[in-house]
Amino acid sequence: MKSITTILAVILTVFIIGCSKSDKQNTEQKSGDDKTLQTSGSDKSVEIHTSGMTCTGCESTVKSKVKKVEGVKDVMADFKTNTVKASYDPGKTNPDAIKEAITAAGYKVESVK
Ligand SMILES: [Cu+2]
Repeated sequence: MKSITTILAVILTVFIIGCSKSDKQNTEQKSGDDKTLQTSGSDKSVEIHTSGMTCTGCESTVKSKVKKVEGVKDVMADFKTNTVKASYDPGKTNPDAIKEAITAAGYKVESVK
């Protein structure tokens, strides 16, 4: 029983350190201008409520995955509200593809607005 507790403690510590590490890197990279979603012309935007994001490291994971979806123009992620906003070209992609990218990144999609 004791060894299980120790293993759990180690896993938890690694997880927390891993998270705060990416947290720091992300703070340094943050430009502060990602408050508004960039759109142009006929771009559409979608607001997706997720669960599982716990720090800014998670935000950047989601952002980089969603940005790789063809047709996605801009992505915003907020771990505090567990919200992901994305603008996209409706001729190239759709909210389902964006949802899939979030799921593939390891986070859960709760609802889409
Ligand atoms: Cu995290």
